[in-house]
Amino acid sequence: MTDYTEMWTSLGLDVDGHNALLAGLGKAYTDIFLSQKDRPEGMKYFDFVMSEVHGLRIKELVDAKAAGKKVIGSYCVFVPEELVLAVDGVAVGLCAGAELNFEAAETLLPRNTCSLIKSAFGFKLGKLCPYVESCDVIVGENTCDGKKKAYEILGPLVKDLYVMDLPQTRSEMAKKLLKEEYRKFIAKLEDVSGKKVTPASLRKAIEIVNAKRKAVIRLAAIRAADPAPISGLDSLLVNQVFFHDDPVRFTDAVNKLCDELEERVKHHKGVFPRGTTRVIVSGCPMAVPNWKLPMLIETGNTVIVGEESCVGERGSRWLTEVKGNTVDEILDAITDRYFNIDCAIFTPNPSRVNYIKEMTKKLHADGVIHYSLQFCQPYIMESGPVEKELEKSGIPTLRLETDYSLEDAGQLKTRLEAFNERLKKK
Ligand code: BJ8
Repeated sequence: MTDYTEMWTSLGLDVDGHNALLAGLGKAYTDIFLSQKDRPEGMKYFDFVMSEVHGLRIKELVDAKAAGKKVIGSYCVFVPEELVLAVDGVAVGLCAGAELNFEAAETLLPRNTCSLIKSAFGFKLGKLCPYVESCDVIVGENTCDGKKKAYEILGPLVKDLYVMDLPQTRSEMAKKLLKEEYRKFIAKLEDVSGKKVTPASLRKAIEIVNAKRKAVIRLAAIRAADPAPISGLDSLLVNQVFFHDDPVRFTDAVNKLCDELEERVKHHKGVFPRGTTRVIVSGCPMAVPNWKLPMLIETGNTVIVGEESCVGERGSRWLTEVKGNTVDEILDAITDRYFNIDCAIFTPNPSRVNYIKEMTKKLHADGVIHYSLQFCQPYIMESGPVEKELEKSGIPTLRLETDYSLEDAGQLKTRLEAFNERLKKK
């Protein structure tokens, strides 16, 4: 195994703390992922990516920087990857999914902050994330109140925090605001990279990002099969790697995986027996290594067949239309695409629940598990009306609130078992 100590040291990481993190991550990965039966061969690529997620991939970022490229990190799917690629930059997702260094995070943030935000601070304060430390610019977005205020606190801790405003309603004015914010973001990217966004660079970037989305859309569609050809855990992993990997290489690996899964479907081969209870998980995004809930669901004889989440279909189901001849016209197409994202920060937000219903139908799911992180107001507030609407449409729904700790694992397991019983009787 390559020794990356020098690279991590030069990035300013706390090498001992980071080694402990990697050891924990490796063990969790072995226990949760490698112990699954009949995994597709194509998952080997993702196992490799995960084994090198703080190694080879970071080396690639360091090399890209040495070659003059800029690394742009973000915490939200509203930050267009197309714009980063159009200045020949590298886009990386920074959301964090581990309960690490929360004590330090709580010296800056209220205790009742969601785990996603606390984790980002825990990683930063503990100098544990080589992605954060590799970034030339970190983009914050004004979405939920927690993130908005957290970025004010994060600003002085990082090299260059760029905050983007976002609309929260669906009006023409709101769309104009989004486009204006994207225009300002282009100016920022041009400034840091010294490169100009052109119609040609935008078109090429759209092509790359659309191809990546098409690959995960293909994967999502294959999961309609019974028996399920791939576990929800492995599919979630693919959707998590979406935010870290080189986009072209990732697209290729997902398409190869899909070729294999389509063969499996032809031969009725699955990772769970035919007729296993099927659920959709909907709600807050799950960042690496937040695998607790899917693990509990799938070790309880239920298979996850779709994620209505930003690490899942909400993040990838829309393509950017390739239209327009000028930067301004192409930016209209990009804005149109992103304005569809039905995050719970929008009000009202009917398309989200409508899409959960659509997913349930097309993926032949028996029920929906609504997942909110504790203290996440947008998704917790929306979960009540979502549950009501789904139940009214005959879709059994279980609402769960949890965090990154394992303390509630037993309690969650009991509730999942009871829900599974309900679905079996349907
Ligand atoms: S588009 S879901 S990635 S904002 S869990 S930090 S909402 S309190 S992550 Fe998100 Fe963009 Fe929306 Fe998607 Fe706040 Fe909730 Fe915490 Fe959250």
